[in-house]
Amino acid sequence: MAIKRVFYFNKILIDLSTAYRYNKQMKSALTIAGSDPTCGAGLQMDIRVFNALGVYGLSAISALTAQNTFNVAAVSGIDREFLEAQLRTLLDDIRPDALKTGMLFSVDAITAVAEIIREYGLENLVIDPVTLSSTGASLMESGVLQAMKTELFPLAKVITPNILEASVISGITIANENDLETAASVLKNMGPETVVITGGHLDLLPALKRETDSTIELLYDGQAFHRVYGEKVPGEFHGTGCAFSAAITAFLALGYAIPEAVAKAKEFVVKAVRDAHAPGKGMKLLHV
Ligand code: PXL
Repeated sequence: MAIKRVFYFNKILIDLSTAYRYNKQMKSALTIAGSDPTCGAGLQMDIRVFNALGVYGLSAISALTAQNTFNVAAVSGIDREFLEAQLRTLLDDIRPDALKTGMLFSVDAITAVAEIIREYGLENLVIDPVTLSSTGASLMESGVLQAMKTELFPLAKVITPNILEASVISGITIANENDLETAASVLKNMGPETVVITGGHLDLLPALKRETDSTIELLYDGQAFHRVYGEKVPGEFHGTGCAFSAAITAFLALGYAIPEAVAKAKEFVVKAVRDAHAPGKGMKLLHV
């Protein structure tokens, strides 16, 4: 009899906790991005970040890569029809609170994504305009930059180019922090609500090459330039751009305004970089 009571009591507790879990309204975020088998960048990393920040992750694959921590061996875009099928099927069921795009790879993918975002009225779009891998491999077909500017940027809440991407997309040679502001203004005129140029790659540009122990993010909302400084952790890291834009997306899904979402994302990435590990022979992967 006593045993039976304990059994019923446990059953009630289990039922209550299951009901709680299923009723709990979790915010969700969608990533439309390329697959990275190391899970250190791309769609897998985005989902890891969403998860770490308590946001439910949804995904649609726009491209495949064969890569490890030191080399991208092959890339292949997903058919436009199949990308559309993934998105429409998912979105007919679930509405994400925010979304991000990463490696879209083809003009077809960009056009399809822009059309679907407009059609479903999706809000809180973060665009990480992925052009190159951290190992230097091209992650886009020709024509992608132009399509990104005209089709996608006008729909964005935030775009997060790194300095190299900001330079290539804006056409501004960035040699100092004034040029960064000029590039941010040019990018802002392409239609996004806010531009965040990430400065982790400051030392990659020959003109800016200098010893520095800080990183700078330049945020421009059309009104004023804001700088967010962070600690520069020595080493080569894979996936920092993906993690940063995914974290901004998660914080937007959670209801934060843009400046707070950016500042919190920066803090999150610095910690993940500080805790990075090296499971392979190449770059370190972030710990989130
Ligand atoms: O970090 C840019 C990036 C985005 N998406 C995928 C990648 C990479 C870099 O390697 O592989 C799939």
